[in-house]
Amino acid sequence: MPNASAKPNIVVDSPLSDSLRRMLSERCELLPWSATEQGTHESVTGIYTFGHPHLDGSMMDHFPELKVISNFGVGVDHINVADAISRDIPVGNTPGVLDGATADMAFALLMAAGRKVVAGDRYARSREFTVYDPGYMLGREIHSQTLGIIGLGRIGYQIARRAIGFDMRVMYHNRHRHENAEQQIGVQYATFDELLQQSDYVVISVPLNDETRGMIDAIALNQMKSTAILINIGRGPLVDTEAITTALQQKRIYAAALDVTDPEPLPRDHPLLALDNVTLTPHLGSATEQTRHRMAELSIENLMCGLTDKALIHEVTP
Ligand code: 8YV
Repeated sequence: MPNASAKPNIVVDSPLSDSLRRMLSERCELLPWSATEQGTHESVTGIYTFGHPHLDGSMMDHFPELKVISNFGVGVDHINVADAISRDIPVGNTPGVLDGATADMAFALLMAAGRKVVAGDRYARSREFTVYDPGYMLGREIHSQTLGIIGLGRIGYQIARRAIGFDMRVMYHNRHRHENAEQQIGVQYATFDELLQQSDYVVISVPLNDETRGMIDAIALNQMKSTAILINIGRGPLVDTEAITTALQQKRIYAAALDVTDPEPLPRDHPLLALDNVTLTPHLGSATEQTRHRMAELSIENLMCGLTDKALIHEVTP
């Protein structure tokens, strides 16, 4: 006779943050990923993904009673959603709650790269800084420049709003036109090529899938202005690593700011890490205490809905 009051068993990847482990443990028994990769586990009814573990049908098939997969985060490129759908397992994610934080981070990177914030910090701390010189460390203007946003989804829209506040001209490229956004905040639709050719800053903010993988390759980079700055806030494989490394080495573009890389992290001896015209952050897009808490709450709500046979708050559609 099953114990009705027992907590459901779910599989989690590790390491979870302490607060998330506490929140999940109040509701579920947590089983480590590594302990469940072999054999069949009838007691497991949920999978919770935190740090982008690869999850496909072969893993799902270890759990014949699986009811739900819940992802901490909006991007689900590490999950084979088609495999889940073909097994009638809903996949939950956390759109909406991280838009503001991720757009803030895109703007932080844009400004850091344009105005040499990181190099300036290093110099201001160094022994070499002994006298102020109006001729050093000149960056690129931000206000009055053209920002091209590839992907005007929820996050892209928030980036556009910030850019308008900075008196930038904003172009966007997207699969579908957003006439509402065009009217409400004055963004202009552009083809992919027009956007690359005309932008002073290019921000890439699209999900990673077969259509978008490698979209910023050598051909795309060659279309950009030599004074342009590329910002990647989406996923590393949207940008061809070899192509961006060469473009920065040859100063084909002015700079890049990458919150994500391919692979992530890059090998510690990768040539990109030696360049001073790239600003790098370790996938911090949504990394604020407040946003991560909202992501935890929403992903746990999705999980609990699935475990109790209810519709998820946010279910990924193919
Ligand atoms: C998350 C992200 O923090 O939501 C996403 O798609 O890339 C991040 O902001 C991440 O998914 C959690 O590991």
